[in-house]
Amino acid sequence: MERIRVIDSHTGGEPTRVVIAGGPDLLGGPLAARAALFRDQYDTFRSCVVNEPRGSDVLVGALLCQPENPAHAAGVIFFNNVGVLGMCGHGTIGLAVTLAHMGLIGPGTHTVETPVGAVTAQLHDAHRVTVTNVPSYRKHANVSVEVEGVGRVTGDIAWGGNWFFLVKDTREELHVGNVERLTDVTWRIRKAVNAAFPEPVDHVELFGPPVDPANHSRNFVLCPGKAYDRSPCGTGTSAKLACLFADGKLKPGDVWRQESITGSVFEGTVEPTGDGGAVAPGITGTAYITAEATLLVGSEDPLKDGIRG
Ligand code: PYC
Repeated sequence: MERIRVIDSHTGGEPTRVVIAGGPDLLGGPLAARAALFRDQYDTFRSCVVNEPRGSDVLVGALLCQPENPAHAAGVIFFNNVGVLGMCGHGTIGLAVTLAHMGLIGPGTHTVETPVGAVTAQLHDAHRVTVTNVPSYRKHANVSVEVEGVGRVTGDIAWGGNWFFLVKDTREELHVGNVERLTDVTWRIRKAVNAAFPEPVDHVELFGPPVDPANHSRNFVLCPGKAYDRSPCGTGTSAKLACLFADGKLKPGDVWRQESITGSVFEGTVEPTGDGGAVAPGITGTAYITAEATLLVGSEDPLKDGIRG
């Protein structure tokens, strides 16, 4: 019987499952190389941890690793129902709260290595964290594509630790009762954008007016495995902040309040990196521990590797 120890949390409704013991030994070296090894040789472990029957499509896994630099707090590889993610903002907030729950970090700023670069997590208290993400930037502005069954859609392609297509002026209603339609529309948009552009866009974001007037905008974010983000999406909000900065609509010192489809909120700030139009986004949110568990994986279980799409 294989045993995998995990700690589950949610950040603004979006779950994270941190693997704290029982994961594969990926040796040392840069997190990008370890993530490639994980992707190529341990896909059944990924699927076992996050897919049904032990997980669900919405769950994001976080394999806790030793950092390459011993001065850093941790290394992490994020993964979901279909593969490995570059970065994950809600997951980094969940990871920091998990490390605090384990007594491994206290309030202060901690560096976490990810496959796409080091980020910092500033732990304010047991739940509240500010992530300073990897440099984020807009690659293409006002890209227009014809989307089957939807019509012409215009948006920006931007990097926030993952690649995003950020749709301008959606007519769709952004509420949880409309998730089926939003998923269908954004999936079609993703297909059309990927047929037209070389950047492998993996997430699609729609924006609309906030429900709570204290916020600036509401979003719907489609993730690569067709699940939607219950949080405002840390990397998606980073991509949004980069676009707002590029348009002169957000400057250092301003706070952007991004509301998710479920009503949870991330606060975003920008700091120019001095490298082209890139910014270092700051994403603040809260996470709560939901479970400490041991996953049991018996060799006789026909679904021990999870249900893979
Ligand atoms: O918060 O960056 C994020 C994220 C990516 C996928 C799901 N959440």
